[in-house]
Amino acid sequence: MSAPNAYFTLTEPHQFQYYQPQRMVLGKTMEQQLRFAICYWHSFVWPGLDPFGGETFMRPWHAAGGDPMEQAHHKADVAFELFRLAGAPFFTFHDRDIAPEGQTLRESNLNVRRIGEVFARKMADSGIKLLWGTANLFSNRRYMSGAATNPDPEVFAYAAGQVKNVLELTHELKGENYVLWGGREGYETLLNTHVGRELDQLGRFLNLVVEHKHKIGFKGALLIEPKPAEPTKHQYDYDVATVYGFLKRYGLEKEVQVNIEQNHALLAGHTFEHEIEMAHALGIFGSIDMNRGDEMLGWDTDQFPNNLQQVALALYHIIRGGGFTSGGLNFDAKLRRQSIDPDDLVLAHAEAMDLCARALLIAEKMIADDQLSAHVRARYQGWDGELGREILAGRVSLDQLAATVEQQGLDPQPRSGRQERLEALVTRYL
Ligand code: XLS
Ligand code: NI
Ligand code: NI
Repeated sequence: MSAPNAYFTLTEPHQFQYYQPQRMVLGKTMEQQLRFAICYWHSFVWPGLDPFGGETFMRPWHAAGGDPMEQAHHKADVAFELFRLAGAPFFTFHDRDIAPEGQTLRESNLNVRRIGEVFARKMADSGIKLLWGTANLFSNRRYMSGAATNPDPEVFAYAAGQVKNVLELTHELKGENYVLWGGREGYETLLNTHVGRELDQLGRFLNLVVEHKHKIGFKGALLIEPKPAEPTKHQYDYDVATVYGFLKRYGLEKEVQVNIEQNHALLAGHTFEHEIEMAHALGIFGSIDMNRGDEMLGWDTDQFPNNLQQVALALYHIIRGGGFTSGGLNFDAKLRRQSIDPDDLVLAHAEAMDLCARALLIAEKMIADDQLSAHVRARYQGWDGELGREILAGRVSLDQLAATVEQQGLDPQPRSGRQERLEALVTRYL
């Protein structure tokens, strides 16, 4: 096993241009506003394959013939070295990212726990914290027809056994959230699918997770991560609004929030800000996965963010909605497969953090200047007047409204939405 430092040529934490963790921005430090996390899977598990080609990264912990647990230890050493070099305060993982699958559920869960012990020591030494844990309920062949939504209840039970283990580990590691992403919770064809049953199964599964969370005293948030498709053609957790409807139907809208991913929002035909704002409006905003898609490609390319205006607008909406509590900004982002220098891992994350810090300073200007929100306030002002208040309080009927228009001779005049002026204003903050 090589020394952790040997993997990267960089040895000192990155020097940022904009990210100053202790700098105050809008009442909190930058570190508290942004709560950066690095994910385990894209950086340490994905070997660089695409549908036409294999491994490009040749990570030493993937070498054929190695002892899988030893490789998992090596991977953990390098992972914590990346977190230190990039200066990220949090990380995130799936059970299958961190430890090899065994012959039985029990063996697999024990492997995960053994690496969990390694994490506990490394976290204590480094001060790096866990933003969230999650279970991989999509890679293994047993999940090809879904986990909770599988036609076979034994698969449901297996998935439950995995989630119990990772939820408990997340709790022990003082993780701040637990995420459920349902990549296989959906269907390919209605010809073999009973949608009503599958929704009820998923509702039951989530209720079991909520019960267990309370039973073990986990205080973090449970988060569903919406995505419309990929790998499954129709995914039940399509977008924020769909997830809210699902939570409401199964009585969970007070128990579960959302982890919103930029690239998933795009795949659902929304902007990132739309999903963030919708979650705030519905009272279920939790956390974000920060990445970007490619305008030419219609799938989850999970690229590191580089669009300053888009990131600034996302942060503007997050902070206007109250900012993060238990949530944070997780880089669910991966290198392109030609970026094969180990140092690319450090620099991709560090540059993305710097971009987000710069975007935060822009969001600060937008908020301090107040012109954007002043326009929105003015636009809805009528609703604070007598007519608006009476309508919303439910004190007037359709009859009364019709009579009001006639008696008072109301003839409302349209006003400009000023979209171009507002768009120009946004670019001026950059
Ligand atoms: C996949 C998802 C996944 C979740 C965690 O598209 O983004 O990576 O974040 O399971
Ligand atoms: Ni994704
Ligand atoms: Ni994600």
